[in-house]
Amino acid sequence: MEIITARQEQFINGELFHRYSGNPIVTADDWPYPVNSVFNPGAVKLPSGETVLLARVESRRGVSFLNVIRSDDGLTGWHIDPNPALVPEPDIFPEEMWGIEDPRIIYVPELEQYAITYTAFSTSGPLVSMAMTKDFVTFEKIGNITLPHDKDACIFPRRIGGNWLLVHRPETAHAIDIYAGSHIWLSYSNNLKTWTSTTPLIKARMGSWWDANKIGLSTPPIETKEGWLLFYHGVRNTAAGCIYRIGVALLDLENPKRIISRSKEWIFGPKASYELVGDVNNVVFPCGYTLNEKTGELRLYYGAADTSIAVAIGNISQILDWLVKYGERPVRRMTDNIKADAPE
Ligand code: BMA
Repeated sequence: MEIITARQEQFINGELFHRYSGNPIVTADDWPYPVNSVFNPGAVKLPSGETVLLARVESRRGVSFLNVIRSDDGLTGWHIDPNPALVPEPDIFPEEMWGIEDPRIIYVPELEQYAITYTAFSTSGPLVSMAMTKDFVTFEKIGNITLPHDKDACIFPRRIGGNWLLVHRPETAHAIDIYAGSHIWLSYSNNLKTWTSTTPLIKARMGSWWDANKIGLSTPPIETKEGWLLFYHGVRNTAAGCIYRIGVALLDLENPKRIISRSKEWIFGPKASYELVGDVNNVVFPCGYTLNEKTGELRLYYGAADTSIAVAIGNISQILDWLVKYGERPVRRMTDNIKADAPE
């Protein structure tokens, strides 16, 4: 049974991500008015070089909205836009009754706009909604694109085989359903509104695995020469509550249904005090990244313990090398016998 080889070598070569020394970079204390918490931001680097985060802000009523914050270097000197970018509007969008959360942002060259997919907390549970922006000043809400319970979604930045693709996390609870649980799925669309041909993509592992029972997309898919790099969170249930950690998978560029490799181990998990203790202990939850194409520096912007925003910094080539070398490959399909989920 192979259990620790990859981790040992990873330690020799150093961790794949390190924490920025100025973490957390933004907290509720930085806000110009009283809020409960600021976390789980989407992220994007504008052509001007400015880093824009779309932060989830939880009000002191418990309802979340989204606010832009900006920095020239993506690490320091954060400016908080005085007005929220997107707020729940239940009169127009009834599915937003209990708030809007956890945005993922992706630039779509064909549309010359950024697509923002976020969780709308409806009275029947979470679902996926979409909004568009060209400049992070004005926003156009499209409305919900999936039904409850569904979240952790992002579209791919370009069509593949003529279709748009959505990666998302519908939850199925039916006992006879072999996919019952919280797994990552793919759906297809030709108009960005109606999503069909929904198919399972990455299955939560089982038993004692770090990503047993519940997984979901973290940051938007990242296109590399080797394939689409997909960071995802895995949730481990313990007697003391859940632990949210991050793993990674590589999908075929022209057929993302084919998983080239999937990490057996988590590559980033709660360790610093601001990740271990907060409104929800033991949570790292990235929703956005920025990539320096020249140096390969990859920054994951994440919510820490559902309380503040922090940054983890890695290198994309190192992550790809590690994943291809130590990941599970070929990856079992979701239809494979569940016994295969035992560690080898
Ligand atoms: C998930 C989402 C996230 C949250 C995480 C930990 O289900 O709701 O917004 O950060 O739980 O509480």
